[in-house]
Amino acid sequence: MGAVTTEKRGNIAVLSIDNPPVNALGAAVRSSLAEEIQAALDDAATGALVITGAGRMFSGGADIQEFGKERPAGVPSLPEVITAIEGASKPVIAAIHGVAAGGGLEISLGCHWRLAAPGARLGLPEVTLGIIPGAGGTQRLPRLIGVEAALEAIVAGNLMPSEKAHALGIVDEISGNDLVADAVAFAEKLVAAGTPPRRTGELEDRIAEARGKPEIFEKFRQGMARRARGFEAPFACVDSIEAAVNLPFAEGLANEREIFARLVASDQSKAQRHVFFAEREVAKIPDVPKDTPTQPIESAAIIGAGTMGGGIAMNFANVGIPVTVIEVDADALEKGLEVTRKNYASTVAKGRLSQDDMDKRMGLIAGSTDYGDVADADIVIEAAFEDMPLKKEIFQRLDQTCKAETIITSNTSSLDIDEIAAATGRPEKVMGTHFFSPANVMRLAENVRGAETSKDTIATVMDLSKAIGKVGVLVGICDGFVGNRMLYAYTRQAGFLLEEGALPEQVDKVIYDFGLPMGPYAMADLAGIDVGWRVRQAQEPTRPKHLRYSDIADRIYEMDRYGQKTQAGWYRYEKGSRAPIPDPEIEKLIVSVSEELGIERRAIGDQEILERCMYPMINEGAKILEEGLALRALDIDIIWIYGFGFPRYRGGPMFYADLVGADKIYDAMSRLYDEHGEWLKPAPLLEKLAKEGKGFGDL
Ligand code: 3H9
Repeated sequence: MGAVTTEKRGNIAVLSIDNPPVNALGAAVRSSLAEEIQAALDDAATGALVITGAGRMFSGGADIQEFGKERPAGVPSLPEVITAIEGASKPVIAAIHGVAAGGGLEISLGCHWRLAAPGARLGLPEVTLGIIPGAGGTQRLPRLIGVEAALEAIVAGNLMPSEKAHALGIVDEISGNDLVADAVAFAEKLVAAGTPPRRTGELEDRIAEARGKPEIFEKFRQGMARRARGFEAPFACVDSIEAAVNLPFAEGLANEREIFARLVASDQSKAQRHVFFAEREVAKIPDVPKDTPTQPIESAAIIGAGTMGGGIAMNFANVGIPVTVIEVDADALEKGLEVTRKNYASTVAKGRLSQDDMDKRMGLIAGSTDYGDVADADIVIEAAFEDMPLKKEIFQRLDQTCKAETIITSNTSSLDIDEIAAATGRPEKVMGTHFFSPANVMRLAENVRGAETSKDTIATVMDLSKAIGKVGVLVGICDGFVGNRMLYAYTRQAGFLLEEGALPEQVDKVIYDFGLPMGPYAMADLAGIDVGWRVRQAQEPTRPKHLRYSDIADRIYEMDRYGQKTQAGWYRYEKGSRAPIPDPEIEKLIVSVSEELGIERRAIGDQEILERCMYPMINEGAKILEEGLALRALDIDIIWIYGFGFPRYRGGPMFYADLVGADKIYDAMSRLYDEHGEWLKPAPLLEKLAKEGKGFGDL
């Protein structure tokens, strides 16, 4: 049996794409689809065709695994198959359920009419893979829904519900009941009426509206310039849609194909594809198989109503899980709940949440000062101060109060989970859940595995991360875990760069231009210089004394400049503004520190700044892998993308390292180590990869 099967229903041929799990349009599917279409067209007893998907969905699009590989001889490309569908002499109707994404939607756009099941999701997410739709999507979609709606849909790359697709004009009818039966009935009517095929490529009205109006595209490019900076695919989508308006259909298709071919071979697309698979791979823990039993989590409790605790509580309320927040006294509790309320209210004010939904969510968050109220919670997350004796006391109390099944986790960003777990009689039910600030926004949760954490607990917490909209990454215990440990390596070098001649705004600009949302100094001002100071104080007892760090940040702390919250930190800030303004006082301080250290300040180039920030961080990542604290290099990449906004189009620090080349990074680290010593010793794993000509992706 081929990957596409045909069933005759009266005079209608129903073709089903059958390639689980997502009906990806690999070589076998394309060959089979082309053959079945031809057979139906050749069959005099067939009046019209319906194309649908077997199983869960219509189609998830082109087979991403095939990108970059040679097309087998004799197999048609997807654009060829779609051209054959569009050119068919008999009406072809797409019957869409589940998902029609990318090439899947493009097949349906090549069909002459589209029916969709209620709640199906449709879209062209190619941009998220660093490419543009390459099988006519940028040419046909604007012909159906107009240029502006097509720009929005293709550049954002989101899937939209079939109801919206219907309102826009992508879908002709929403099926009432049985999708395929409805599509067959629709087709029968066309045949009975002798209606000729309506070919999308021949529709002109909607694109004619935008012809001779380059300002539409210019405005769109400007609107996305900041958000999409450095990332080629969104701009290429706009170019290709503009060509749809200005070129004849066939030329527009050829132009789209050319752009697609260029982008699919680019490093940016390789990086985006790496992230696509990495996002799915992080959920897979080699020694915790998929069928590991999990516990239902139907209620939660958070210890601490501070910024972190409140943000974590919102994640539960957002998905309908009741959550109790515990504070030491009524005042602290009310203050915390008020912050949560304000958070929601600001989302309501922006029109992204209804008042009704806000009320429902707030209704799911209960406050209490009594530990007795968490006794029945399925999970308790401790989000108190970073203080080991305090955490131990809390865990002991929770252990005594909570039912035997309750999982207890800590949101600590650096403390030893095993030591905390030892304070309880249930270490198998204890682990870390390290959320990133702001916890209701940032998608990352580093789930920290303790020596005695059971597999069931790990499986439950990993599933829970997903259920509350987070990307959970399993890590091991070390100072700062994975994300912050690498962050320290990077910010430390950023400090030395200042001592040697750079200024904060120069370092920040290099990092921003590289694609992170902000550089280390703007970030320190946002997070709070006092917060960084506390972390350094906590690390001080274990810091090997020969490893110095720049103390400029500490001096800024001593000047009571805590960052944005005091309108002064590494930068100064106008009242009510978050825009950093370089401050001569800080420059004076930095120059004086260089003098004190006897360092003759020099001009430092942008490339050196980038290497000194990125390579030590990658080097630390290599050590983390050696120590087994991250499962795979891709886990580190996901941590940096979701926790720190590392640009997806660079694939995360370890994927980026492979693009640069382990040998190049090793050479640079060795040179830096010779020149600067201290923190820059190359990791043995980096050396090994460099010598073997391999990358982190080969591990
Ligand atoms: C394209 O179409 C280009 C064209 O314009 C031009 C061509 C010339 N290929 O996500 P799930 C795997 S580009 C290969 O857990 P869900 C996935 O890795 C494509 N594999 O399911 C996973 O594997 P594993 C444009 C794919 O139900 C398994 O299938 N399309 C593909 O939660 C299950 O996936 C897209 O960008 C694929 N296209 O979500 C859509 N898709 O089990 C990409 C999935 O080994 N796909 N796999 O980990 C998705 O967004 C989601 O998979 C989808 C289903 C929404 C479809």
